[in-house]
Amino acid sequence: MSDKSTILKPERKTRTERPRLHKVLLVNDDFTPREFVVAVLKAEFRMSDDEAFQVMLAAHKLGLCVVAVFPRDVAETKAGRATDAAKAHGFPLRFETEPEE
Ligand code: TYC
Repeated sequence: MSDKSTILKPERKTRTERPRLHKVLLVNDDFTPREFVVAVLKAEFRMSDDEAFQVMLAAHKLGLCVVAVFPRDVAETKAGRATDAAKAHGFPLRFETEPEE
């Protein structure tokens, strides 16, 4: 009689991978007023005045700045809401998302 356990393949290692987080990026432009960028960062990303100002300034100087890191759906929702708020005021301000390495 055959012993079934001897013909079974060894179990695969099942490693549960954590879902990748996504960065929200603030993109510089030449038109959106600095104060408006700061106001959006405070409202949508719950930043203090000082934090929001530093992030705005970094994007202004470097072209881009990471605002925060979230699970994908949260990052996309926040970036979308912030970009829509700017659009509603006639500004081209953009927030983008990308997966973290
Ligand atoms: N560059 C803009 C200005 O000089 C301000 C600004 C900063 C706009 C950061 C977008 O992501 C931005 N009015």
